[in-house]
Amino acid sequence: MKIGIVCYPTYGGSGVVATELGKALAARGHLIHFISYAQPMRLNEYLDNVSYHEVEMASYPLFEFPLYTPALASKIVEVARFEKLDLIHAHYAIPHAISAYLAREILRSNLKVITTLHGTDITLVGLEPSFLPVMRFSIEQSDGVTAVSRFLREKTMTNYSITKDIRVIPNFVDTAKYRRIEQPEVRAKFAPADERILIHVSNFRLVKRVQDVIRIFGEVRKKVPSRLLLVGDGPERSACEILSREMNLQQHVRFLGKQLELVPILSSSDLMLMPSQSESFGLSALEAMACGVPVVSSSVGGLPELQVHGETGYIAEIGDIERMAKYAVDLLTNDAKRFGFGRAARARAVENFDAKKIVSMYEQYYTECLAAAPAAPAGS
Ligand code: GMT
Repeated sequence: MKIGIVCYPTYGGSGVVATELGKALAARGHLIHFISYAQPMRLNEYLDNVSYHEVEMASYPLFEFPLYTPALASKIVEVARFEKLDLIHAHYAIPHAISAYLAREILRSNLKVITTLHGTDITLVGLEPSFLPVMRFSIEQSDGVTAVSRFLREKTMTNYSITKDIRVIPNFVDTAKYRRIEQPEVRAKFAPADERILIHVSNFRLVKRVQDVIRIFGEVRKKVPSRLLLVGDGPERSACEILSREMNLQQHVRFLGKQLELVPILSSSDLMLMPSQSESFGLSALEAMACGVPVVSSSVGGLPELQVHGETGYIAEIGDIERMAKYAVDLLTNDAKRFGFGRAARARAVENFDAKKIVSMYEQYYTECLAAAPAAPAGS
């Protein structure tokens, strides 16, 4: 198949899923064309069957805001026409799904549009009155719609009154690459051998509640000699640095910034913290689980579909810092339990969320969408 993948290029789950999916499909012989405003972060090597097309943005004094939606639609038209694409797979609905819809209308060809809903496109931003009608329309007009969890599918159907069938295709991880590789020399860079290592990976947006991570760590450190690794960057970074200084934790908290090679860092870690306010799936937790790292998380969104309370980690209510710290201490002070949870986390990642299985689900869905009749025209 000739597939156009539209995504955000940034350090964030939807861009990671889109890029890893494209790479896996290319390895299976499909021709993949990434379309974005910058080279996706995980597309950092030459690969057979993969091309990248950058959306050019014209500026003009009259435009107070960048007009990305039509610029993206024009780029999709160009790429679809000249590369003879079979389908466009839009990751994160805003504004990718509506640009893809526009392109399909302009082309009037058999191009199919598949939209994958990832999270805040549905649960937060898309609900803004300035986006909602366009969101609903672009979802209804897509030839196929997938959601990364059952939670997100339900939310979409209720919040946007969507009647269209939405297929749940969960996020995935390459468990051959993401596995625990013990490297004592790497671990030694982060903590002395007698200290435990906690990790948090995110784009440091408010919904991730990174300040809770620091507060949980503050409680844990009262009982367990330990370090906290914070991977990623984003709007909450400065506030978190200030908080760790206020709590006098700065010597025990390492801000590692954006990291491409996560396996050595995850393999050095004993526990992941994910106390999010909102999380449709929790891809970083899955990557940690694949590396045998148990997770202490909040109970929101798709997290209970990902991890099993008391088996792969623990789940607590949003903001319940005390309970999350208690769970963390429980695991960090009991090696046998922690290793057992780590093994269960790895097993769950391999059995339910391995790339081979989930990429095949996307391939199958593409085949179904290509065989189906075109979406009914708007207003019919
Ligand atoms: O929806 C977002 O916040 C953006 C998106 C991203 O690009 O980081 O994250 C979402 O998509 C990921 C990949 O499907 C999921 O693993 C995250 O749970 C989800 N984030 C939220 O729901 C907050």
